[in-house]
Amino acid sequence: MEYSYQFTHAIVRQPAKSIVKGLRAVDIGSPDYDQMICDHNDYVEALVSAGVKVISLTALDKFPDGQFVEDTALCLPEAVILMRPGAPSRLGEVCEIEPKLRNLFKAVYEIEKPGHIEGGDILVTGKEILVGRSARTNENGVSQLSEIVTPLGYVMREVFTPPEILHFKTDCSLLGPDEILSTKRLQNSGCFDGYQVINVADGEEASANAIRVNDYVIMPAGFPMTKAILEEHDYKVKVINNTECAKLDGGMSCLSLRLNLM
Ligand code: CIR
Repeated sequence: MEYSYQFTHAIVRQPAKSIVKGLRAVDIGSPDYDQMICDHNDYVEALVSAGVKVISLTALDKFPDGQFVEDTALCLPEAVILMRPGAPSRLGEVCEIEPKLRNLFKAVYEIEKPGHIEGGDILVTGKEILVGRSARTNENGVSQLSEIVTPLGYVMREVFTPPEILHFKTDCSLLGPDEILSTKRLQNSGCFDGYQVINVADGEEASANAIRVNDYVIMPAGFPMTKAILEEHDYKVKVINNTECAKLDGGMSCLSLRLNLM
């Protein structure tokens, strides 16, 4: 299933000035808005040069984490599933993006109360949809998702996000239909048995949240050993500064919804 990394469109949202109030597990300082805008612009440019049309939504001051659009939906080629974030301050982000998604997709499904899932816990590979239970994604949400995607012909598998990690994809990315970039700590949980796994370099765990978009892998800057490992495997790599989003536990995948609109 090449669609797992081949995309025609991406949706992003401009960072809001309220980003300084964004959620974070550990406070290592507030993000700098101007730097974040620069990084956002570079990220959009990288997506465009990877061949996707970028749909840019306006900043939402009411939702400090609103730029992390990935958590609001799962976009499959034939349908969109609206998520229900587990972070109470983020629940309202779904209504904000919903009209745009309803315009783009004929088939729209929703995760309903008491289910919670954030898109950051979902990895679509070439053969299955992996969903990591986490502090943000609960059992009811996972079973609702299974009831939605199984009749669409997908195989869904529940896995577990290690407790010290925000989202499943904080520590992994899809590189090819059956090739995964992962930290050793996540791989050691056994969730990628049967896949080719490339490990990020020791000490560069934060580089695991990358995105494969068409012919490119877009990854955060500052992780030269992992970049070299990917290049040794013949991946074309683009790097984007992520210092400001990292202060809010955000990375390359969270910043866009990648779509395959035929
Ligand atoms: C949050 O804690 O929800 C945001 N500060 C970061 C969300 C990152 N999203 C993602 O990894 N998919």
